[in-house]
Amino acid sequence: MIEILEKLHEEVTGRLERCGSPQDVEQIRVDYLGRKGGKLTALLRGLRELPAEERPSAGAELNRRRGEVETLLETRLAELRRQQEGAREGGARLDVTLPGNRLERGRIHPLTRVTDEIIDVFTGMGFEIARGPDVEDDYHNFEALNIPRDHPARDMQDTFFVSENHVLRTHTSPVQIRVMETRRPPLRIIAPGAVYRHDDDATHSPVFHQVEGFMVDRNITFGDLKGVLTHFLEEIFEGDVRVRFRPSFFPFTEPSAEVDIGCNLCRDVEDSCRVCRGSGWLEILGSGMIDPNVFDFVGYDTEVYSGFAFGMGVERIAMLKYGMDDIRLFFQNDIRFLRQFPP
Ligand code: 2U9
Repeated sequence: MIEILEKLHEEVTGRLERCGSPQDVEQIRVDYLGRKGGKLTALLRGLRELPAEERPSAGAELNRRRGEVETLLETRLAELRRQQEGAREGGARLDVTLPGNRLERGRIHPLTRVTDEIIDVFTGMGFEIARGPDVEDDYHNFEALNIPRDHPARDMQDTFFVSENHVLRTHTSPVQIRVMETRRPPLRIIAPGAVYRHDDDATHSPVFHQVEGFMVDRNITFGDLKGVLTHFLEEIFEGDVRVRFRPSFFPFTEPSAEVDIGCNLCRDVEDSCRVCRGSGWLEILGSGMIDPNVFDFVGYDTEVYSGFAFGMGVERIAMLKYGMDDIRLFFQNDIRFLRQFPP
């Protein structure tokens, strides 16, 4: 019995030295002192089998050894707990007095900001916002806008085809056709959104953004067009603006006009101006009186109704507003570029 107890004591000391965590110590306790299957517990139970005269001394020895093992286990457990604590303090100690990590605040993208500004000016004049699908059928993107198949104007728009009969919209004009198909005048509508053209350089992006719009009612004239668009430009460029209407051509408007604003950069040094190339004017909008052929497609009586329409590229307006010369900056998400715009 003495020898067996000596051997068990050695086993426990060896295992305690090698173990590395409080969980290991618990396992050793179970193996030796556990109520079921603990080796010392089993020996204590076996006392009953001993002759009556040997039982007191064997029992006393067994209890002494059990006490020793319990002390060994407790000592080692405390030691391991101290080590763990120390490791935590030396490593990632939590200091609740340190200032927290500042959260980087995002900002409104300059294109969203300019789109919102444009929308604000038009809604201030009673216009409603309309939206439509990015993938359009040929009828709404071209046909109903007086751009028949094989019309040279289809080339102007370098189209991305999705299928034989579907395209990524090349302008937001089809949104306005869809509004006219479902509603009757009087209407004042703007259609903001992404448009797609096969074009890619410093001033053209394959995805860009437009705000187009129209106004249709009885007795709408070119004078209304001039009034609305002049007010818009004065608001968006904060009053400091000269406006010029110049004859042009679009398949969906007749007559048509492009709208220029005076170049602010080169009031004095026109010839060397990088922005307007010496002309003194910057093209900013396209516009015109809606072609009667378009009204025929949507079933409006051209004897009763007339209207004007306009279109603008948001990137172009933002570039002029912020003095930029490369459209690609809008889409690179370079945080240094985006941070230059106020929050
Ligand atoms: C309907 C009828 C007519 C929209 C118009 C323009 C002139 C125009 C360009 C400006 C720069 C497109 O982004 S850009 O490349 N747009 O010049 N857009 S009139 O005319 C319409 C629209 C819808 C039913």
